[in-house]
Amino acid sequence: MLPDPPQRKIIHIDMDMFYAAVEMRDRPELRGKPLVVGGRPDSRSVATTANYEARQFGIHSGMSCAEARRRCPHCLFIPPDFKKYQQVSEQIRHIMFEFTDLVETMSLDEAYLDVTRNKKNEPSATRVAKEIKARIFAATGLTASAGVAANMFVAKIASDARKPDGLCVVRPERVMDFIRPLPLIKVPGIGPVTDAHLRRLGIRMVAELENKTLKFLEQEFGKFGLYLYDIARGIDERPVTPWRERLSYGAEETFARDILEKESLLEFLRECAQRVFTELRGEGKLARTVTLKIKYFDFQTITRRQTSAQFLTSATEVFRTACALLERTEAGRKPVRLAGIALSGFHAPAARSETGPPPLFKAVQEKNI
Ligand code: TTP
Ligand code: MG
Repeated sequence: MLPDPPQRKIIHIDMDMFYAAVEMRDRPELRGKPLVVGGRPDSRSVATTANYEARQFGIHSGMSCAEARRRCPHCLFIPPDFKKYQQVSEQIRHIMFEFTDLVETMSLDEAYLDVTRNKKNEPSATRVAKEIKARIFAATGLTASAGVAANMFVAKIASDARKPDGLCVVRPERVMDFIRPLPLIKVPGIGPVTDAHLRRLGIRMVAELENKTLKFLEQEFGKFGLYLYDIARGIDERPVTPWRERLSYGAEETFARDILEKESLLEFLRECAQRVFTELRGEGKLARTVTLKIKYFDFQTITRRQTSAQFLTSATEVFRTACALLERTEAGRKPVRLAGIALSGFHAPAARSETGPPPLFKAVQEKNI
């Protein structure tokens, strides 16, 4: 039997109505009024964010500004200032690195931190989260919400549970009570398409997922089935992975103009895959994990990664994986400013690998139940 790994302490930080909060901070006359950061309501633009006053009218990110105005005719529309949001984001990241180097940034306003061991030698993750929130507020005048848990997906859901200015701690023994009643759309990684598929199977809440077998979920969802099987049990062994680490064999490029056509992106990714694979092989290394990084026109940065059971043996394989990962982004619908590929996972799979037990191990566990 393998010894249990030590209990991890993960914090997820997410800024409250980020772009709108920055604008309200800098322009006090906007405070207390419904506000959307986005283009003019008579253009085809969409709301990047809505403050809480605007959300009361049913306005949310992604909605067209024209629709937002229909729902709230006196709503204010402010053009986004991405440079400013990026500067604030940098300030926040700096604060996080005072506590740990294990910071995985998901977008301008969102990051995971592994504070199991931290630079302050603070054993309480709750106290670390409180301190980070206080430091962010002191430095930027903005509020953040924090979730504290033993893994990434529970921490992420927790950070959303007490917004705004929230702090939600989910202790390991409380995880199942916390997640069972949740609608599946609240689970990170489950988007509208997967949610619709689950609903067709009569599965709406985490609780209803729990009694499905791994075999059934893999039949329906392929590799993603294992993730679903795990989250239904409160399990998520993904490590918090700083992008910097992954970049050791990576290439990325900011384009001269934002790219909307998927074809052009694929062309770039083919080249990029060739470049990183050649570099990796040049140093006599092998990798199993492909990470795709995308920065959209609005500076929102996301990463998607996939780890294969076997080492990747060709640039074509890297490219194919990157293509599959691109399908899990909004490329083609949102203009892309930067794209990149990184290779990592330089070790052969172990019984408990960095991405959790490989499917084979899980299948054996399943049979034994
Ligand atoms: P979110 O954290 O999803 O939203 P939020 O910070 O505005 O509000 P909440 O308090 O619920 O966290 O996104 C962060 C920022 O990213 C948001 O302020 C604007 C930008 N954004 C977009 O540009 N387009 C989008 O579709 C979304 C969801 C966010
Ligand atoms: Mg936010």
